[in-house]
Amino acid sequence: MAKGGSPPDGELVQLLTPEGERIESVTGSDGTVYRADFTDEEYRGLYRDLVIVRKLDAEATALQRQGELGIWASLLGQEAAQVGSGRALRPQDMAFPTYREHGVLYCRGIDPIMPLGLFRGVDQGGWDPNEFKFNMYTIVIGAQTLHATGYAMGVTMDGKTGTDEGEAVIAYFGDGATSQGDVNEAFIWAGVFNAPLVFFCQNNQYAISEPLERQTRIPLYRRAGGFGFPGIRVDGNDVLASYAVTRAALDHARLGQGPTLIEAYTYRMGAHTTNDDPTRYRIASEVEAWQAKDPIKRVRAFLEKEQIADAAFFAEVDEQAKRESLHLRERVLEMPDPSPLTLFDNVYPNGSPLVDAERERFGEYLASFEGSAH
Ligand SMILES: Cc1ncc(C[n+]2csc(CCOP(=O)(O)OP(=O)(O)O)c2C)c(N)n1
Ligand SMILES: [Mg+2]
Repeated sequence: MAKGGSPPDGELVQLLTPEGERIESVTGSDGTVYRADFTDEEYRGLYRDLVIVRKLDAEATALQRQGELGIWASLLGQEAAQVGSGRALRPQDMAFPTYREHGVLYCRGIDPIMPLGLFRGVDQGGWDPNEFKFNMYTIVIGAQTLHATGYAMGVTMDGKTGTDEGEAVIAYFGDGATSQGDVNEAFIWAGVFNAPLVFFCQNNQYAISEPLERQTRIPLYRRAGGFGFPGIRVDGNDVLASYAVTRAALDHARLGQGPTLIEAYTYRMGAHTTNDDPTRYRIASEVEAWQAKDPIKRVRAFLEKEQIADAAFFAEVDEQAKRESLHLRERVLEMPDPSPLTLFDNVYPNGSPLVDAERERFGEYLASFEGSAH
């Protein structure tokens, strides 16, 4: 194990190198000490999570290619940022995702079939945000950062911060989202009202085809300084550092000490979505360079080197991942198409005369077809 140290300004907090060497601790510029001391069982658990979320993601991509999903936004390459931050959440913490947080969703204990209904176009996602403390996927870039800020301000008003048992909120967004007005407004409100909020930016280097250099002239984590709260950059391909940094920022928030911006420095290994062809705007050597930083390979190297896991364990994890992805596929194929009239459900909690009239008119239209069941 390497000795600890302090990262010079601009460097990443890293606790596990791409070669699988664990770093004892890293001290941030404000004196916060980041370390990840897991039991062998917990290290194996993190590896299991990473492998399973990657496999489920690959299955979803394949399902889209076979016409079973309308679109899919892959998390390939971002597993460590998502599993690390997702496992750092305590049960009482609330998360606000984008459309790519399948790994965080998995860590929150939501059945991975749930988002597939959304991407198949047969429902709105299906999980109860309050039950799982994980809001619905948000496609409008950056909008969820404002929702999270309002929610976090409410947590403070309810008196649920200030102790170890307090609540914290996390908002996920991408590098491109930092150019949105919504995100900058969220930074201002969260900063001014000292909201118990962690802004978790997965800098995967691209906003569809736009590279990071078109979003910012300074490292993203430094933006926080201008809004009056701390910012930190973590190696987003390192599950241990992603965990440690998120855990510290969440605890800072739950104690009532305000927001933090985390920039998880990572790379989108696949396409933006299945509608995109990244070979049109980035070169193969760039992708290859990031392959060497793969988030799963380094955990495996660490587990092998430290003899925390053996060949039988790795085979069993692969087997479980295969089983879960097959189960996912079977259930997607069985998802029923909804009745067209359900389109009008859940628009308002207590109904609306206008929507009711539209439903009736559409029902009559459907019934006008010969042999219609409607
Ligand atoms: C308000 C808004 N503008 C534009 C879009 C179209 N759009 C979808 S994804 C995306 C890029 C987002 O990039 P980033 O924030 O880096 O997240 P990533 O997809 O890389 O995870 C854009 C512009 C949108 N969904 N919402
Ligand atoms: Mg991006």
